[in-house]
Amino acid sequence: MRLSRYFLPVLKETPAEAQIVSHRLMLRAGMIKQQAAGIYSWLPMGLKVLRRIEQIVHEEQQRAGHIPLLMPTLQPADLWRESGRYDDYGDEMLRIKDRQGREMLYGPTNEEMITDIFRSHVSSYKDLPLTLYHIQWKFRDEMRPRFGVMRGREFLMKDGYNFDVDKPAALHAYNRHMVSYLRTYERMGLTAIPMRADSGPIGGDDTHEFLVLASTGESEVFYDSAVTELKLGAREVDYDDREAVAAICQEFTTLYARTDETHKTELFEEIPEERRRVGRGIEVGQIFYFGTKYSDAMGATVVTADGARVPVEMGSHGIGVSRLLGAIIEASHDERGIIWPEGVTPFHAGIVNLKQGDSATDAACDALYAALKGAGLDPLYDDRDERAGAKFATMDLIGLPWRLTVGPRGLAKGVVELTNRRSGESEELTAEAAVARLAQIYAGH
Ligand code: 5CA
Repeated sequence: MRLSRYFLPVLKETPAEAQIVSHRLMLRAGMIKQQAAGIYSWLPMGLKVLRRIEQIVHEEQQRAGHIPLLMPTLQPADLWRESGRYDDYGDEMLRIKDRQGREMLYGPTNEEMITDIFRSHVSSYKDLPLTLYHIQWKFRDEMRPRFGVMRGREFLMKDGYNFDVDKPAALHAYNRHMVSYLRTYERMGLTAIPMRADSGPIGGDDTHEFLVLASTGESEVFYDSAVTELKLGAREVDYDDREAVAAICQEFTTLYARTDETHKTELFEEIPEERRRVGRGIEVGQIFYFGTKYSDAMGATVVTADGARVPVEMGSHGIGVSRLLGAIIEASHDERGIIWPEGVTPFHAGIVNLKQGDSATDAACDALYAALKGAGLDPLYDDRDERAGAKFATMDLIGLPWRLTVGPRGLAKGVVELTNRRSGESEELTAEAAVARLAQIYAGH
């Protein structure tokens, strides 16, 4: 993309209404625009990052064997009367009447609707295990929408639902989600720690939240510092191997890590003192095992191998897709702007032309731009007629991990400059070598 033809409405001033750095930077970098409290338009660069995050979520869910579908945002109230949650959900639910006077709602989550789909089409253990998920907008009329996309009223969530014949199978689904989530967050450059949590309005006994440590997080967290060292890395996971998946969950949930809802001082004090940490975290996902809560209420049953009819075992599993943009920026920025991890960056590299209008420099930039595209990369070329300082400031603000600077002095030596946004380190190399280097860096993402 050429910046002169793009729509990147960066703001010079820091917006006064934004209290935390991710919200300020998303507004300044022209990624979102607020339309009402907790409701945002996603401007082109914000949308690009959102799509990259969605893509990673899809890949990791499908790697774990989970199947995408798409349910609507609007739901009939009657489904929620069956589970009893229509009355329980309270003011957080946005209730709507259609022209026939039928009661509808904008879905805050989809347990009822997916259970309805299941009971309409599945009745045998032979069709299990089954996990269906979607990435869809949700609405929760939050009392205090704030911090930009972090606590919105309309927000994008991945929500997945497992259906299993018995509890051990359902707990395997729970574990599969935990491991797939660990990999999902790592690919986004995040350390998200699974912490034992409280189930709230979703219900059930077993639940973990995934928290990204950040001083601006809304949850208070208590943990053993050793938990932050754990990494899934590139290890191969066989998602059908119950023991192997359970062993990874064990590895990530044995050290103490809890939110204030489940914190126990006696257990916390068993951690060696030098490793005890109290901090704050951003909840970027939550998984639940709730057994037959919805299948009992809504009559979703399956016939087992020995001919018995039993309510299907279920759980639900959510990732805060739009919230993740805020969480990633909270975890990765400096005083000049955002620093995107390679896995989610809106563009792979920025090209800065130091002498726009100079035919040799323009030609070199055009060739570099074409070569990057030819290598399968997505560059952003700042071809505006601006001072170098202003171009650098824009690149730093929007946070592309790599910048290529092209100017007459370098070209005289046959080189361009490749700069890493995070370290600030630069090196001079030929355009061909720079393209090859970037292609290699992004091959793993
Ligand atoms: N049905 C279950 C799992 S599918 C569920 O709704 N879980 S949840 O309530 O924990 O939401 C899942 C994730 O959505 C949360 O972990 C959080 O990251 C994100 N989320 C929840 N509320 C908001 C909000 N108001 N704004 C942005 N993201 C939110």
